[in-house]
Amino acid sequence: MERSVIRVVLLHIILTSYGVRSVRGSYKHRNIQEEEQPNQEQPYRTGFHFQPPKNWINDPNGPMYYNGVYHLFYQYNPYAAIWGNISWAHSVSYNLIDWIHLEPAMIPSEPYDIGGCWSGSVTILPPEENPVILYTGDTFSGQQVQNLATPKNLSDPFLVEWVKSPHNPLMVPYDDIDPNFFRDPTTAWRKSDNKTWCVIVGNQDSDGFGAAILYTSDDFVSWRRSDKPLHFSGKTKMWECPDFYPVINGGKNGVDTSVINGVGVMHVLKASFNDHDYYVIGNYDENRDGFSVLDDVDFMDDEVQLRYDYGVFYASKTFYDEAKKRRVLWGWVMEADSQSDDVGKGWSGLQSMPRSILLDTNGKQLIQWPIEEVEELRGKKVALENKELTSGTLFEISGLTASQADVEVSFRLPNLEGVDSIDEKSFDPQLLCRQMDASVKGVFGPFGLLVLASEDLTEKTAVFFRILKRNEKYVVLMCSDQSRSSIKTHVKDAIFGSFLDVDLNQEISLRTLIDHSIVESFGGKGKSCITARVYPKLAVFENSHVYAFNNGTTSVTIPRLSGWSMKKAQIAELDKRRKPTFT
Ligand code: DQQ
Repeated sequence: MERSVIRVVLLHIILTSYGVRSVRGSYKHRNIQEEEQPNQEQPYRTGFHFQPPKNWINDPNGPMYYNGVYHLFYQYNPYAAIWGNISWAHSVSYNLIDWIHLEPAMIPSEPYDIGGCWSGSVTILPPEENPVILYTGDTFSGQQVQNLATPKNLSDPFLVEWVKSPHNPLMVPYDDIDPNFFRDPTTAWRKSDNKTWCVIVGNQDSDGFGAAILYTSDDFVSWRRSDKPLHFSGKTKMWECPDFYPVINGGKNGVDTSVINGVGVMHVLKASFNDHDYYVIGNYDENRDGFSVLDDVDFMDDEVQLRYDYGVFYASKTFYDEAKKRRVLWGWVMEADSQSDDVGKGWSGLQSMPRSILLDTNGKQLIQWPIEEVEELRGKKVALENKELTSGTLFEISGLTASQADVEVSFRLPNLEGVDSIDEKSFDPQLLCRQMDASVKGVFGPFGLLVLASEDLTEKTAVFFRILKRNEKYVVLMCSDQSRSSIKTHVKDAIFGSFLDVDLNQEISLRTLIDHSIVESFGGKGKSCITARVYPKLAVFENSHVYAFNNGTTSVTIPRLSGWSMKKAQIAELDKRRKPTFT
């Protein structure tokens, strides 16, 4: 029997002996919630968000679904909780929730990547459907180049070992390409001729503008640079980790990256800059190798700046999940404490909850929602209906493990009379949330949730809405206020905000995933997302509470609230002796 097969059989036996039922396609976790004591030394490690046992992580790389297994690679320092020695760590899953951590797929080893194996993507190549990695190498001389790697053994179900191509590097910076600004190749797409592969690479051009350089190839080894970028923006600098993929206007499913034409097909271009992931929606023309934005709304145009997330979320990547016909988004959620705190706790960085992503019915923005599999972790439920929140109300949603929970709530407003007005030039939601934090009383709002809160409310993170009027039009502001989240640690960027494009005749919904040091919030059924990192000192484990509140002068009603205590995800590791061990 091959070593890899023995390994899988062994893993299956051990998982089963621990009470884990491993079912192809639905990997059931052992219910360890009750039997586990909280690790008091590590109050900020998560229960159901992805993180490796220790050390530094950043960007998600090359997520894919291949032969019944989900793979996530990610930027990783095998030796420390700070950035460096960047390798491609590798974990596999049957459900995107429970993970088996493997050995790194690639470490810096060759002149073309000795400075680090930086971000990249996977493409699954027909006709045999073989996965290949395109990634950036930081070379011996500090230049950025693009490289190829392939699985060593396609019959290994986990594809543990990867081989770097003898043809590397495949794309090198020349002429006007600055070798410091040439990185992060996307998943490739194939033109309708069924022959030409296309990929974009992030760049800052010689004018100092962010751009996506387009390359084409017939064999995935020799790449030609197109004479113009796929797109660029005179209002941004370097584009890191670009992503480019189709969405269907009115569609309920995602589509493969190589779907180019067809009814309702539009394209999303995402670029990471200024610490955020911005996207634009438009049309891709494969004949002229061009992309044009819809309604002239381009990156950093004044009033509309579409972001995947208005909090901590960067260098994200999507992949098409053939098994569930959906497009799934992962993003790096970095720490908001100090580097010495990270070194002290021995780790830094999380991945967001994977989110399924669709085009909104208005065709103008994306909708994101936690993948449905996370609901398998929902345990004890609390619920209430038709609760009126009069001015100044604060009530506890008791009966939950409040440091590890999933809460869905909706709010209904009475007639909107006397709404607070804001200046007609107020288009910066983050600034508005800072000027009017959770303590500032308005007419309609703030109302929402206080999470990771101590009983005496010295510590609390407020996720809330406020209704305002600008130019005689109502606007909904969604804020996440971390400014009082900890008596100990100063968190960076303590207040985030977004406008929420919802119909005020309908309910305003909020879903918040609370997981010890991460608060991931979805407003208006996924129209705006805000992720925050917090480090409470008092509101940890069983001393954590969740409250609903209304600090506005007008009553609002909660038609429905459901909250669930969340179980832990099941995590296994294959150690150096290739034995799986549970953490
Ligand atoms: N992280 C990688 C780069 C990428 C950056 C290096 C974005 O490839 O541009 O770790 O966070």
